[in-house]
Amino acid sequence: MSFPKDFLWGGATAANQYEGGYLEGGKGINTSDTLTNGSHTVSRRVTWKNPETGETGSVPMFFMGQSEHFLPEGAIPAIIEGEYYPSHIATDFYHHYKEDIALIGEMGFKAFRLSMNWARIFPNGDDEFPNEEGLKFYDDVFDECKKYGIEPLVTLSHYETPIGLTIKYGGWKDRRCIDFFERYATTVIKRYAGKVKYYLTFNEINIMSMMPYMAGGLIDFSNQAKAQGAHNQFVASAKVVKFCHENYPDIKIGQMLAYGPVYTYTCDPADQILALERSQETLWYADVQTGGHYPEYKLKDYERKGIHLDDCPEDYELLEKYSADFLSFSCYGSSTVTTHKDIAGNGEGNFIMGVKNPYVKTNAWGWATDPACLRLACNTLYYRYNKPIWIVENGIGWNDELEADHTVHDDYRIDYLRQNIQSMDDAINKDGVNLMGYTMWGCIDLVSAGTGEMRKRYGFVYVDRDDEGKGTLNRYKKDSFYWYKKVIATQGEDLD
Ligand code: BGP
Repeated sequence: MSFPKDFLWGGATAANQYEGGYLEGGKGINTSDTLTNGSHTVSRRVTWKNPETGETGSVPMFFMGQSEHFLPEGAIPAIIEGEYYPSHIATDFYHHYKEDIALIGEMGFKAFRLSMNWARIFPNGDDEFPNEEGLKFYDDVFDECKKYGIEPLVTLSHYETPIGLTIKYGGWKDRRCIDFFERYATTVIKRYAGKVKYYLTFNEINIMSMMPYMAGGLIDFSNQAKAQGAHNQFVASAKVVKFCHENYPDIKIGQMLAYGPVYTYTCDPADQILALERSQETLWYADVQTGGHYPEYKLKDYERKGIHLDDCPEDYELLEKYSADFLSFSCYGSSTVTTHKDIAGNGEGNFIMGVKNPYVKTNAWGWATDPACLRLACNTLYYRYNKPIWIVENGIGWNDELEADHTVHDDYRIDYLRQNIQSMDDAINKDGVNLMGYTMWGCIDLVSAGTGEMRKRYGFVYVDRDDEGKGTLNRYKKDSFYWYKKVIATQGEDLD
């Protein structure tokens, strides 16, 4: 085992699941603030109101409706009294950042991925001037990181868009969002120059296809709107890269992709074709943002669907010239697909997981915990673009038990991480992949994005908070805390 000396070991979080501080310090409302909690079997909901009639209601977040309209006619996403919204307090990084950064500092983190809450900086999204109190909060956070020699990795938009942009412009399907995002991104890049070296523009940009409200603040779920939303985000991203290349050449801007290898359930050629098509549904996003151009297979798909982008020739020049500096991705496991539904039965887990693979284990939420996926993912993504890659999310959700003496014995997590780190080691040392770092997801317990639960925990640190929003918010070290500390201290050599 030997990881490069400058390998960025660490952990990852996102404001909408971790930060809390809802409406504090001049923060505006984000789309993610309108999400209720849910569970493994009951979908989270987005709440809405109709400003004309005063009517209120909600729709499942995993909207797979027949109609292209996510909300009823005339409705806008809104906060409704009496509903529970886990993001509003989450695990309260807003008031615990010093304690949390001290904990990750104690583990020896080299990098800490966090997202900035866009509406904390531009409360309505289209404001002319930023909110100074919001900027100040992140100044304090980054100063704290510096004390422990931790490099922040900042996601500019992690599943959140200021709600004003959704209500006024329909979210990212409107090209004006490119300018609003550019203003936001350049404001923070200038402000934190010298403090922040690594940014990701959009978390899991490819989730636009499946959950466009989360990924792009869209309430129009038509294929046309999703395609335009993605295009506008690509252009916005390229503009941020251009800004940095011209003004701050040391700052690196990465793409962030949700990626998992796709396996075939049988050796039927029809299954291989299905796996190819499933992979293309993800990879085209990286072909554009990291590779620099739309692949022909995607243009053909748009042609077949009658999609016409609102674009201009300069867009394509920008995409080509200012593609992402590196490619980061989340990878939790693999998915398995087949055309033979009768033999494979139905998949567990969520909608992107496909059918159950008898060769890999799953956790209580049905997620396949397949360590080989990291080596496969690293090879596919590195050799497709030849740019540095970074695993910015990986981990295992578990309903951890806090013992009476405040310990948590999460040997299942240690076991999962051990195998995944071995897989990364193979990618680096056997395959020659240029892997910049590894930030395990949810290093301090936080709210699950998919289910809104607290019980689906990922962290090295347990946070006392439950699914009803009760608990002291006290932090307790799990067994994996001490294990990961040792892993970092030995550069991945001691995984026992
Ligand atoms: C990714 C998201 C994260 C995170 C993670 C785990 O898709 O980028 O925000 O939440 O998945 O998913 P979950 O929270 O649903 O277990």
